[in-house]
Amino acid sequence: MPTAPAPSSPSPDRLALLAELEKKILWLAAWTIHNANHLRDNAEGIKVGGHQASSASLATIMTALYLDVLRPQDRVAVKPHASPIFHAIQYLLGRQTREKLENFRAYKGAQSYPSRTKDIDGVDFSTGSVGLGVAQTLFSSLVQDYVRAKGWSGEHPEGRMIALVGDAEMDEGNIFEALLEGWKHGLRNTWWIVDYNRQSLDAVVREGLWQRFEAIFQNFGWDVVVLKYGVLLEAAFQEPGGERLRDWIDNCPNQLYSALCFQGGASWRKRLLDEIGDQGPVTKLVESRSDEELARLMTNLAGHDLPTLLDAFAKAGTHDRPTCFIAYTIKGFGLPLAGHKDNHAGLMNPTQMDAFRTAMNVRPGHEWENFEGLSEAPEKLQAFLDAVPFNKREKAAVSPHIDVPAVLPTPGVGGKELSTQAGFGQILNEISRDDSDFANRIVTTSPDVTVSTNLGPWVNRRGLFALESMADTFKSERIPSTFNWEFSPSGQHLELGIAEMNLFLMLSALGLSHSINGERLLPIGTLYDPFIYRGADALNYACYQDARFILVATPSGITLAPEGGAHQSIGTPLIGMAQDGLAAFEPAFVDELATILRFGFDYIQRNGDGDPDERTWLRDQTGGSIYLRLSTRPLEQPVRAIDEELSRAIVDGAYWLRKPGPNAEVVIAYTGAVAPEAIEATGLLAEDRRDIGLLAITSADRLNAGWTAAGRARERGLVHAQSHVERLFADLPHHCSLVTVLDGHPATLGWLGSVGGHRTRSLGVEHFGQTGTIADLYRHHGIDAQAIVRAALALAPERPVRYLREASGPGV
Ligand SMILES: Cc1ncc(C[n+]2csc(CCOP(=O)(O)OP(=O)(O)O)c2C)c(N)n1
Ligand SMILES: [Mg+2]
Repeated sequence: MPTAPAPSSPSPDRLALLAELEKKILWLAAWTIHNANHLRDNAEGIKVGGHQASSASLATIMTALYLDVLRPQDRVAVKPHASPIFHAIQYLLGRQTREKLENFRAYKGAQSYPSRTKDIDGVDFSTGSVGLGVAQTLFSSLVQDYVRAKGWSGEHPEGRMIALVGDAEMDEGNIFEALLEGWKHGLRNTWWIVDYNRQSLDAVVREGLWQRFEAIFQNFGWDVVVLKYGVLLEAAFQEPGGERLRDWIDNCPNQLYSALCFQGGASWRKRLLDEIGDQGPVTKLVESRSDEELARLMTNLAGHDLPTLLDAFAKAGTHDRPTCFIAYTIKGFGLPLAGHKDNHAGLMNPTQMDAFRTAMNVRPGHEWENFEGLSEAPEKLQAFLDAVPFNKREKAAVSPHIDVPAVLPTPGVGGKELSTQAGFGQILNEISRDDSDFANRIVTTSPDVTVSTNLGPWVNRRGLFALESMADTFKSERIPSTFNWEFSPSGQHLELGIAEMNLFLMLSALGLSHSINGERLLPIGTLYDPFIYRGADALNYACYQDARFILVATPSGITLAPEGGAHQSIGTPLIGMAQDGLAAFEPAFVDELATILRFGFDYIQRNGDGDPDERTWLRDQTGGSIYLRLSTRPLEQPVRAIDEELSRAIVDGAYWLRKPGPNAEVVIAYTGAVAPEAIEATGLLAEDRRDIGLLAITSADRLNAGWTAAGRARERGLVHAQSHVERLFADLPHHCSLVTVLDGHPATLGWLGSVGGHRTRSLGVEHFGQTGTIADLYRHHGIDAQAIVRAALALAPERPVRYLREASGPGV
């Protein structure tokens, strides 16, 4: 634990170098934005979108952190709009290129918001959707503890997880959800530094917000450090009349303070003299300073005061308690935009920029030079940068691949009635018996639905994780219970409260452990499928960061019938298809599930590059995360051996359950729990239609992605490119029609007709909330066997079908 004694205050020489470099960082960030002349102009011809002001408010704090406080093992989530400051610092440290900065916000340039995957300068956590990066640091700290508790960290020193948080960002509810989870799990080593500039995007924030923050954080067991005044102001408060000045500032409304910051020294003077001028000590305090000195004094908030910040960070560095710093800052500090309530996306105009350049002593044509305009000797500055502790950080070693068994067994499943959800529980139960590295690296997590998503048997064997052991009182009191709820550092299940955002942020943190902790985990998270919507932004964020995990969503669709209408999910298959970085599967049978899971454990570890696979046109070597949409509906399980070819087809996304003959008139293509209806309809149709085919689709997502990619490849000249679904449909006669069906939105499979130009009718669920039995609901939504037959008949009406009954109502 980083419990070193507080280092003594930095020497004046060191402070002077840091102050010089802070100036340079502010300049480089402003210049990067200004220079990016592709930024759009607003109606008045003024460039917007640069966020010079928003980034400037963190310039001092980030200088203190990156050039002094941080150690290589520390990790930081930087507020989105502080990206230019981040990139400027990395540029000074030799970790960012001029070319990328010249292309800031442009094609392949440095990103507007720090990005793990798109930036080259070592972003620890992507940010952009405010609130998520903040909470991610908390979960990363919990994951660090998890990894250490397992004894996997070796000599790797413990890092601190740090978030630079906008004050308006604190409105995001997911931050508070995370706080509660942190409290439950004994959070350590986490710093959140609130950039208290009292401005949001639109305006100035409410008065006294800091007191609410302070109370909240203290409630959750955090240390709170309010950093309000810098050394100049503190010294002035000691002068005669200083107390009155302090009272005035303490009571100054945020709006007025911001406005005066914007207006500058003369306005400060007039306002102060009007309000507290006494022809005595206060007046003297004010009048003894020039306009410039007065402005400097009045804006000397702690968030812009290196000695105050360094001192506070050094003190907090002596313990591992989570700490919230509320640092008073000024949005746009050091720039002519400072304090203006409209400055959020503001950009200095050319005249302002010229004045700023002059003030910074930067000659035209020398804007990108590291030490241009600074008064300290370049060799001294360079030597300082070379010795920055953070800059000793090396690229994380690639964590070794964890071998996955060739097959995940599903003993005794064939011929039984079983749901995919129950099958999932059985597969994990089988794995849990195994004392392999593979089994030991799996970590499960669930937002209070562990038992109801069938993780119970796994948890019984592997236990819950906590830093401190906690017995299951029911067990010690010998009260019979199905589940063993024991916590210990060796446990492999992280139980979360209900908040689904936390599940996705936890998966994001677990799924980046190989990069952040250098130790790979195989994370599995379970939740009810409809609640993917609740966490969809965090899911998107996790994928954007390239976190690797397996998401098991169950129950799903209307098939959860007895659970009631409120929990039905209709659109999640479309989320599965559309979400970048997530391969979505919806198996119908447990042997398919085992095949997909096996693939999934390997897939989440891949990190390759190169051309797409010529069989599927998928880029499987790059890897990604996995989404399994499962069901509680017991289905009769096929008795079959999954050979290599079938296994490959299941992973590729589809296989013929009944191969169509050469004169096929109808093909039924289904996904997931409606398999029995599709099979029954095939049987009914087969009586009166020739060569009918039945296509089992295990992944609409992968089929679709491969098809799109193959099309693109052909358009680029690779005329023989053919995807898996194109190969499956290659021999279908043109007159063959297609009926698609799933328990989800029909658009999921609606595109299949375009693959080979076959007339298609797509069945699925478009309306929400009706309750009933599965049979009731399938009939109601038109995804039962009769509806499938009717759809087929409508497409190929030449001859009647004997087994078709009258439709029993208008449906929905
Ligand atoms: C989830 C989300 N909603 C909205 C936005 C748009 N947005 C970006 S920054 C911002 C306000 C930021 O205010 P604050 O956190 O105080 O940072 P400051 O600009 O003051 O530095 C908003 C609303 C966003 N990025 N993410
Ligand atoms: Mg703000």
